[in-house]
Amino acid sequence: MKSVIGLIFFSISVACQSYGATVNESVYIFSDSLDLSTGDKMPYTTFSSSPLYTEMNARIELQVGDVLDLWVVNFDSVVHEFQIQGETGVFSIPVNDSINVVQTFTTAGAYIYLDPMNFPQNAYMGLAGMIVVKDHAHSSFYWNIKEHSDSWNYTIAAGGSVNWASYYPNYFTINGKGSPNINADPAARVTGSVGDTLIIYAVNTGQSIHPLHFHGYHVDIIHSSRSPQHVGRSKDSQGIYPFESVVFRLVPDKEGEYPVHDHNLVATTGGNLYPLGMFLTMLITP
Ligand SMILES: [Cu+2]
Repeated sequence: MKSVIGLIFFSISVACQSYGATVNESVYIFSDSLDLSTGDKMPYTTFSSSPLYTEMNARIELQVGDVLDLWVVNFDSVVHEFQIQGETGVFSIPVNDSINVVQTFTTAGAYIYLDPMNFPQNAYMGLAGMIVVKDHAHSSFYWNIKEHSDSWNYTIAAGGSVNWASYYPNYFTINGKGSPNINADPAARVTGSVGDTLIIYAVNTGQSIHPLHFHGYHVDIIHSSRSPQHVGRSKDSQGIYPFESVVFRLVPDKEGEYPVHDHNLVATTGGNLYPLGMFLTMLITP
């Protein structure tokens, strides 16, 4: 009898660990515009987090083992597609229609969801966001890093074509923002205290390699979708390739305010002005 009860409890506990919560989310495709760090605008398309356009793609947060039950609604005037990179096939979404994706995530890390149609064009125009799958309760920060050539956004939005061999981006953003607005985004700006464990989820949804340079501290690479052999390395700079996701762990050993920036110095500019590009700070208190 004792062993039967033990077996029942064992079965229940295994069941609880095997099946995470179901997380219901919806994202909405809209075309509108992105406000640039220079005060200019350009056409932009996102997976908005509400049935009103948002400049930032919705960020979806899960715990390991959770089941994502996601509706993707197309409120744009053209057909779009949807895919979670490396996880799902490609879904087509007619105008004013929606699709449902149910996906279980068993591995912690950062994932990219995107519109793979006419790749990289639709993703370049903004349709690429991040899904974060956590296995911890530490303070976390989220960087969707991306570069843009504003004149191309106008060309593509008008139905014109571009030549990727002559791509020369002039705006560089994290979560759709350039400096100093990145520091005003609490999801992006790294804050904490000496000795904390801080986790930074970074995805590159642009078409250029972005070498990030951390001043003042080294970070540990704890996940890379492209180069798993980098996991375990402690670095002060790390290149992130297009459509790669990387997760960093920072345990600050001293107080201070230190920069993080794209080491490719043109990427610290916006519209040729410094420092309106990919530049933020980490603020660490005692
Ligand atoms: Cu530097």
